[in-house]
Amino acid sequence: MPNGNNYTAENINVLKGLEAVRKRPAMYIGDIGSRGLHHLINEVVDNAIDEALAGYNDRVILTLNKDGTVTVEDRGRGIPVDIHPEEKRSALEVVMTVLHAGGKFDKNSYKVSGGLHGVGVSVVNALSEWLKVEIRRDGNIYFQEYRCGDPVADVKKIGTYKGDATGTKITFKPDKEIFKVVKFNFETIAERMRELAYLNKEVTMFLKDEVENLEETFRFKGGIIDFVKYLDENREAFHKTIYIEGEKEDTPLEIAFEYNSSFTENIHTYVNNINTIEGGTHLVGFKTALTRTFNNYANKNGLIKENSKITLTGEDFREGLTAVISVKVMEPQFEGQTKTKLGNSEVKSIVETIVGEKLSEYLEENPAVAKKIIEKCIRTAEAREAARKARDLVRRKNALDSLHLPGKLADCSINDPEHCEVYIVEGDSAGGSAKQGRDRRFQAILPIKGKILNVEKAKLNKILENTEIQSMVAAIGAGIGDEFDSSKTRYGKIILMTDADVDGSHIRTLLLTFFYRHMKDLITAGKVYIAQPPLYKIKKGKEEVYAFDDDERDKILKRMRSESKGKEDKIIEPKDIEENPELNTKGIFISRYKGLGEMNPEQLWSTTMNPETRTVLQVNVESAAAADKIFETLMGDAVEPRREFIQKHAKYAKIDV
Ligand code: 0RA
Repeated sequence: MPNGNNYTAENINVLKGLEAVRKRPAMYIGDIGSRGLHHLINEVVDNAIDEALAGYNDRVILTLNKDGTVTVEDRGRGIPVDIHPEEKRSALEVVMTVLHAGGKFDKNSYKVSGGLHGVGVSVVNALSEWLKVEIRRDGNIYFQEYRCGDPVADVKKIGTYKGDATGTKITFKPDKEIFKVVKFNFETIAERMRELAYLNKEVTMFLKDEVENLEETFRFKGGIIDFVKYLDENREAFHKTIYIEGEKEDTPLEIAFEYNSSFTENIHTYVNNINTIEGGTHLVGFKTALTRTFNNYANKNGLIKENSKITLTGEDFREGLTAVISVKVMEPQFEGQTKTKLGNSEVKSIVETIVGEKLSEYLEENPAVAKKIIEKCIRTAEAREAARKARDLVRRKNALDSLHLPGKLADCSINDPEHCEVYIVEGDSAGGSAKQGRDRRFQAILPIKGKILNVEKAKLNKILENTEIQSMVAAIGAGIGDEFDSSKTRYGKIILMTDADVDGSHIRTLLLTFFYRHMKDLITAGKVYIAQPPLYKIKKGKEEVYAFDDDERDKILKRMRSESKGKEDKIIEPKDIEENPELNTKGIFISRYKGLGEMNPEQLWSTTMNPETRTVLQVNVESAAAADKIFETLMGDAVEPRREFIQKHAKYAKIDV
């Protein structure tokens, strides 16, 4: 931990005002939907966690208040309130009203807010109808209030406190003029708080929802060891979780890992509490050390039989591995498509050295565990060899090769991946409509039949034998698994189009599981999308409009009713109109689309495929750990947790990963 630094107000760099934030909010928080809204909370919580990283905070209390506001309270040092020499106003006001002011001093610390989310609390302030802050510092309680980012009055001393209870309490009301939705989601917030509590074992996170009367406390004394156990809750580990801790060149490192009986590799990496979904130098360092250390130990102890032709590769040491890596870096450099890849090259050798030393020690001291793990890896290597043969066999048939595109793929005519997209469509009839309705210049259609194989339960050789999977691999053209090379992808967007019913949602989950496990780069690069077909068509006289959810349907109905003064509306099936065309001329008609197949090509184009008018949901992995957990729960072996999950989430029709 860095030393407590003596902060003075002049260390704050002044950049620019907040109008820019209100003018273009998405530039600062990603979007103005639910995701951006939750970014506001993350920003304040991250600041509180920065205080914990600096060694000054052990508690965060987050409350969703009845009036739709949020309060975040911590026991950090409290934002300084002394007068800033250049700005001639309090440091608090500068931190709250100047972009990036909060993160620009005190470089000698590990910062979440200096990194990825790093927009600063001033952005939260700018995007709030009002914000109130209460500071406990130097024995006094200070207060200031803002409207749309502007201070209502100067910082005021409103009282005193006894003891060392310093801290910051921020309450804000997201501006409904800015956000499309202002409703917070308990689960989304709980997920981030749980993750932070695992990563910072000294911090207790309280979450309270006064609206829904929900409450959760996250406190994990075992830290990332508990995290790994939680991730493997539905899997069977066959040894005690291994824990490695060390520090080099001001870079502290913690790793916890265990092997289970699944086939998946599950490594979650964090830098300063940020989930580095795209990996980076810390991950490379870990993998290198893991392979080398285990191989050395196996050779030294004669665990690989002399006459065996097996060589153990890195992959073999990662099948069935669940690991959490948490590293703290003073000046992290983030790279990659979504800026979640650690670039600092020195971190690779730091991690490699620490893991090399500590893991060798561990194996020497725990020979029984070492033997078990290596025997497991040998079995994996043997299976891998069998899978390789299977893959070669399939490849010889050219089934995975994009030179031999699958027969049912209707490809696009231009040949520029960046501008081309492929719709993966459930069912032949919807596939047919999509083929006729598309813009064939840049839209390709790949119909798939029914439920694809559940990849969570199958080994790679079985997966490769599946014809639906073969045709997806060939159409996308970038290989699969460890050989996947996203630069070869033939389309810039992979759009999943399934029916809006239970089966459709199951198929979508199967597809997402497949992409997440075997073409993960497509997902982390944000190339996978979910099409949003309308749920209703509403007709009144000659007017015909579509509604994508119940709220939208009700809004449209309300407007139409007010125009036609309360005529009865009926729910009728599209086929009723076909059979009985005069129905068309009376009242307001709502028809519910049960499947994509009920739309004709023109309707499918105008509602779901036309880039000018459609909505597609980008699949984001906000937290890889949460995504892994969802897929394992929905698709894995254990039945009971799946039932619980589905019951708990039954009212939400869609799954966010
Ligand atoms: C500026 C400087 C210091 C701390 C903070 C801001 C700070 C911000 C937030 C936001 C939520 N909770 C917070 N806690 C602290 C450093 C203070 C020092 O050096 O004494």
